[in-house]
Amino acid sequence: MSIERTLVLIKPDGVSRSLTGSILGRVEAKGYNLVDVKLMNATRGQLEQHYEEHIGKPFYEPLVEFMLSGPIVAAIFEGERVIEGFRSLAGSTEPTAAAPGTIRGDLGRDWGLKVQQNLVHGSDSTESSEREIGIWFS
Ligand code: DAT
Ligand code: MG
Repeated sequence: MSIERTLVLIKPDGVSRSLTGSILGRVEAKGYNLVDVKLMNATRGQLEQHYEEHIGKPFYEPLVEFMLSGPIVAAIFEGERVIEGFRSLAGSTEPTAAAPGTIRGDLGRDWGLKVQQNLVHGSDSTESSEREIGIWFS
């Protein structure tokens, strides 16, 4: 058994809709431990590193602009298989299609063409989580 860490971001829509406590509470209620958390404003440089796999895609610039549009919350959660567990809790990328019971499915919806307004980010692998924790908690 191995204890993992994952990087969770509550995006500007989650913070501005006052869902920070509900979202963190869902992750804690599943049993994961909060290791660190902070409210902050992302920089363009941090977002370029964080979303480097999406550079050049049509949604990249709007995604970065959205992430710069207001404060975000960065958090580290820890537990066995927390990377997979948080992704499952978050639900699929498009909030309209995300399953009920998930963060995106219960709390998100489509707002125009803005798929990026899907409340949360969670690391997708151990390599990503190490890299992303370094970007937001260095
Ligand atoms: P996820 O956040 O579920 O890991 P991802 O890594 O593929 O999804 O994409 C990162 C973010 O980019 C995602 O949360 C929202 C945005 N995004 C992805 N695909 C998109 C698309 N087709 N149109 C607009 N935004 C998109
Ligand atoms: Mg992703």
